[in-house]
Amino acid sequence: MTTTEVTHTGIGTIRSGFLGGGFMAQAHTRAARAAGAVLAGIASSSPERAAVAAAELGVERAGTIDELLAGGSEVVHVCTPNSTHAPLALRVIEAGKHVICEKPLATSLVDARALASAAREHGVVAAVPFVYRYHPMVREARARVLAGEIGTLLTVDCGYLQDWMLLPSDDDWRATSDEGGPSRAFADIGSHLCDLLEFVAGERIVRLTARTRRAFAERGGRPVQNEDAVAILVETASGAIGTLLVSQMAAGRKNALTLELHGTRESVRFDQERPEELWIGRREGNRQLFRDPQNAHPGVARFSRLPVGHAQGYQDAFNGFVADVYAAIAGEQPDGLPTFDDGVRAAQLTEAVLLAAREERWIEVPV
Ligand code: SOE
Repeated sequence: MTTTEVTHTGIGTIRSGFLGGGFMAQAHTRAARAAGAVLAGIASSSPERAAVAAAELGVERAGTIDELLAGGSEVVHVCTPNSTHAPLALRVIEAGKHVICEKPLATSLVDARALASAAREHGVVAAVPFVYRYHPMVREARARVLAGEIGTLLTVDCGYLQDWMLLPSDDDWRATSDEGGPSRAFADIGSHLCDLLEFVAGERIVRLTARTRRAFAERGGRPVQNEDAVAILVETASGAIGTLLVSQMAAGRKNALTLELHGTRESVRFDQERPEELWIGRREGNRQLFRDPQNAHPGVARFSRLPVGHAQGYQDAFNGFVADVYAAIAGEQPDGLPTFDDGVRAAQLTEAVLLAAREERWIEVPV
């Protein structure tokens, strides 16, 4: 039984810094540790919160943003509220450091583009955690689609459903446009779904129309300023048509990202809550494939971090992503690394979705 570890070799032990101490910082710090990094420093919204986060996450030093940027970290992970991503990521880049910035990269397309240009100018590795790309069975699906095994793409049926905002008492900074930005459900999780769809299909959405829904005017006494759910109708470059349902108010659904592509020969279906499986649909004889690095498409083994039978999940995908970013910092060119250009793409789609919903019309999305 073989497993392939993605190890970061080229630049010695990497020193990583973190901005923000919430849920996403947990995933980032675990992944950085798994990749062999020194968790050098962390800054948060206050010195007290930074100290608590440092203790909880096992980071060496708590400090201010200025101290973190002046310190010896080669890479900084930005895990703060959405509206702070762009200004903080820019400061990281201008400090000459590599950067991993949570999505949405920015709350406007203009800002996202400016960040991608700044990263290019400063020659730093700049990545966005579209981590679902790092499930082995997603790579398997992509390899099959790109090899033409499913035939010509006809339709897609996708969804990303959660329920953590179901009740009016469910409140979060993401629900205010000041901190969250003009879009919540789409920018937070719809962006993952579109990234994965385009990554697996190997082609882009070229037209879309959408309806958004905001269920409550207020949450926790604050006005809600962005959408709880969005239904999107898409057309891809090759003419495939499809539907995407994105909601953070789907009772019982926790992190249900599903991607189903129908070709002229076969269908493939990936379900993030059953990430070790891939459904292959055929008119005669459906198959359920299970992760198996020895039999799968070449390239899938690289993401198989545990022996078959030892189930991998969300954190393993996150670990794979961070390991690849660190490999890129070491000079490698990992296949499928989601960069700031992919963050720009998500911002482009977000603006198209909001415009389509506002003006009740089809929007052509530049590719
Ligand atoms: C909350 O909706 C959230 O944590 C997202 O912000 C992440 O991107 C997603 O991976 C899981 O759900």
